[in-house]
Amino acid sequence: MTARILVVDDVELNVRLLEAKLSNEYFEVIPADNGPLALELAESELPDIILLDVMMPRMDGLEVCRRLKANPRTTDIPVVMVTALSDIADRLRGLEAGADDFLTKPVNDIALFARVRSLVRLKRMMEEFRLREEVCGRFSSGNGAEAAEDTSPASILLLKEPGFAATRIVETLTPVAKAVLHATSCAEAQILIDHSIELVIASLTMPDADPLRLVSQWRASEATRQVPILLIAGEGELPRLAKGLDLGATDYLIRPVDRNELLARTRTQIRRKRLQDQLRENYHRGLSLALTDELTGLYNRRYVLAHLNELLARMPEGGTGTAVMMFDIDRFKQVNDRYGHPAGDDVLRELAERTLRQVRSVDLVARIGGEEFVVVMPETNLAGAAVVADRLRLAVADQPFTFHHRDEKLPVTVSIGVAVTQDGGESLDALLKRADDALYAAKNGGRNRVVAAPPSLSRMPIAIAS
Ligand code: GH3
Ligand code: MG
Ligand code: MG
Repeated sequence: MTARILVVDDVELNVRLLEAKLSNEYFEVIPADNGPLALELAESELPDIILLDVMMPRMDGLEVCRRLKANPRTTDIPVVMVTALSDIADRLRGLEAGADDFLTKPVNDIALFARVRSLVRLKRMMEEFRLREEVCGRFSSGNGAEAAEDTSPASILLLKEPGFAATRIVETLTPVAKAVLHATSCAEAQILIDHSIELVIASLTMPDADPLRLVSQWRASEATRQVPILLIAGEGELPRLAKGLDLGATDYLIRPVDRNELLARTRTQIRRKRLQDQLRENYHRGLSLALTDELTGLYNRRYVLAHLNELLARMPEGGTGTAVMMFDIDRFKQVNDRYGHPAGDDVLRELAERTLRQVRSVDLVARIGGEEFVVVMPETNLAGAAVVADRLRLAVADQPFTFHHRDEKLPVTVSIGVAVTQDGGESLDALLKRADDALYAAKNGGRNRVVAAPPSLSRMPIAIAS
């Protein structure tokens, strides 16, 4: 994940320190040493995130934050306030000014990257969400189909030993929670978790078992894979915390838990979860017949072309590109010939479902022709897209397909071509042509394989898996 981060601090050394850490992880830093400059750059550069020092002469961070949030152009950019360790009052004022999160000075790496990644993901979700609503709105001529952001109270699962601290957390969450289920052991948490839970807040250590085991199990299981997990750790547990974040926990808090921080992080995680769910639901909501494919419920060719056009037009220079995966069922005509058209339709529907399970919710899946599909993957490089493509190829080839009206099982394979946008721009047609050529090469190479399209300068496709 790459992102552009505006770092604002009046002390040059602080800016340089953050810049060094962030660019090491391939984030791009835009520096600013005062509030007015930060406002100007936020508007002209539209960064993905703003790290904002509170204490600055002339215009302080709080005022900068208020102005950013009041400006419609910059209101969606997440703001992380950087405050001194002891300044709890600052945090409260930061929240009131509209900040999305905090970092305390001196900024440690785990905190920095956890927060930056979490907020960049939130922003990406929001962009994708808005974009899809816009493209839909254009087609459905404003029938009020666009959904407002859901800010209703959430169901939260708290995993923590019973005691004063747990009670205080439950109390603190009252304004944002419809219910807080309190599990006092890992075993209990395992029983209480289900798809209605929108956030898990979990202590990093529990007496009965290792909560990190749960984190990894929950990430592996279909029903809980999307649930955000906020870990609560002690100051001395940083290595285990880093492991938790690696395993897929979304963010963390350090004990003693600061109420405002808890609330801010809870809100961020729930917002992101809901946007993500809404994106996913759009697939099933039968947006409008003009945009979806009736047989599979996926987007149709018309929609995906409009969406891609919009994505390409908005793509910043030098970012990670957008990947396009194009795939086609191998020898599908034989399936129809042997088993009949309805059986073929079953295969198409099941293929659509398997594909949706292999991709992220920001990815867009469309059926663009009879047995031809496209997946659009924002912020994905060629290597990443090839990994997803091969995972999909295996998810199809490894498990025979079932027909709903018979007992028979049928092996199916797909051939896949992937291409990624290149710097300097390229037309939509050219991009799709490269993906299509790669798909053609996969067919010619023997089918059931993935071929990555080379950049348009050299013409030789490279086979990477079969
Ligand atoms: P290849 O490996 O080269 O892709 O071979 P193929 O047989 O899959 O390709 P071909 O283009 O020759 O045939 C595509 C077949 O897909 C023809 C048609 O019967 C079938 N098909 C297209 N749309 C549908 C559909 O909506 N339902 C069903 N059941 N079949 C479809
Ligand atoms: Mg300062
Ligand atoms: Mg085919």
